[in-house]
Amino acid sequence: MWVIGDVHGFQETLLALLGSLELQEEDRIVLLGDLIDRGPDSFGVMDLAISDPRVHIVLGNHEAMMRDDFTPHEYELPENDARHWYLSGGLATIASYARSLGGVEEESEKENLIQLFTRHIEWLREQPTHIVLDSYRLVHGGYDPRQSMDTQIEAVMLWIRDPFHQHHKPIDPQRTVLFGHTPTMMLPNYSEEPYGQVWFAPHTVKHGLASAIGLDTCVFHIDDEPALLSAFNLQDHRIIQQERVEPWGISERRRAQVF
Ligand SMILES: [Mn+2]
Repeated sequence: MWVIGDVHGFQETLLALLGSLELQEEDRIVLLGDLIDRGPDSFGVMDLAISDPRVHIVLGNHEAMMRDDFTPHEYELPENDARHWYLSGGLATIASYARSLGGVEEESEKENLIQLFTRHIEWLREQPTHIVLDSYRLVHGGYDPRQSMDTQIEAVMLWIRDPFHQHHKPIDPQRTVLFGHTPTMMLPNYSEEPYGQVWFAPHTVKHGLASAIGLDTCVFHIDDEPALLSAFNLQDHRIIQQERVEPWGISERRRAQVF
C-alpha cells in the first residue's frame, strides 16, 4: 500500500508518480487529502479517486471547504462562506470542472456542471476523516495531543498544525502517523536545504519507525523551489518522489482559474 501527500489538482504529476510505482492489481493507494484546489486539474484528481477502485482517500481541509461551504447552484455568485474557499484555490477547482464539460455557455451545460458538483460532493460526504491500520494512522492534518485519541474531531484532524507538530512524544505508541497539510519545510527542525524532503519526527514508535511522517512536499510551490509529490510505501518504507510535470508560471496559474 502506498500513501501519497497533497496533490492539489496536479493530475499529470499524480499520474506520473503512479506510473513509477509499478502498481500491481492488488496494490492500494491512499491520497492523504487536499486532492483539489490551486493546481490546473482538480476535477481530474477527483475523477480518478472516484473511478479507480485501487485509490482511496482521507478528507483534507480543502475537500471539507468544498463539501461544507460551497453551494453548487450558486457557483457563479459565491456566498460569503464559499468565498474563502474560492480564494484558497477553489476557483481553480470550479474552472477545472467547467473545462471537463468543454465549457458552460448554455443553460443545459450549467445544469450539467451543477449536477457534477453535487455528485462529487455527495461522494466526499462518504469519505473517511482518517484511516487507522495496525501500524499506521493516515490523516490529513494530524491529532490534538491535548485530547484523547477517541475524542478527536474532524475539524482538528483536518486543520491542526503546531500542537501536533511540536508534540514531543508519540501520539500513538503503536502507530506512525502519516500526514500532509503542512509543507514539510515548515515542520520543526526541517533542515534548511533542500526543500521537498519527506519529514520524520524525532521519536519512534513500537515498530521502530518515526512517530509521525510528513508527506506534503509542496507540489504547488512557485518560483524556483523544488515542487514534489511524494509516495510512501507502508510495507517496505520506500519513498518515491515525482517532480511537478505541469508548467506553473504566472500565466498558467491565471489560466487555471478561467472558466
Ligand atoms: Mn494542502
